[in-house]
Amino acid sequence: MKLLFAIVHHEDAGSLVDALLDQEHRATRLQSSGGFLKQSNATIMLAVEDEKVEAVLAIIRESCHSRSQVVNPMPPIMEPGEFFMPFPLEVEVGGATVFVVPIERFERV
Ligand code: 2BA
Repeated sequence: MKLLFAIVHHEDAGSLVDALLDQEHRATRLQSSGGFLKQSNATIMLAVEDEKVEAVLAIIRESCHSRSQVVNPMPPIMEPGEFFMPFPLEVEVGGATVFVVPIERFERV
């Protein structure tokens, strides 16, 4: 059995959870935020049988889309007379970042 953590855009999280539930996969949605952009995203956590991992990854691929986001860099600490021109930076935020880790033991009590 594997534990999947899928970090996804918050706009994709609802449809991803619905698609997982449609295929009878149990999932937990956690509110999270990216360390780099500091914007809210969602972490979907689900435990699945080994043979279902690829099917779950396919659902994640179908439900999650990559997007370009523009970041305004923080201005540095300036000395008097110095000048800072902030250039917005465009980053590609992936459809999903997925970690697949082994589960040693799983119980529902
Ligand atoms: P963020 O950390 O907010 O990163 C958003 C996007 O910014 C990233 O998209 C990447 O394109 C860019 N980015 C991140 N760190 C960067 C850096 N040091 N320099 C330049 N660009 C950078 P994704 O790679 O698709 O990641 C989307 C979200 O997935 C991340 O949001 C973070 O919440 C999570 N994530 C990605 N890689 C991770 C990892 N190795 N461990 C834990 N979480 C991760």
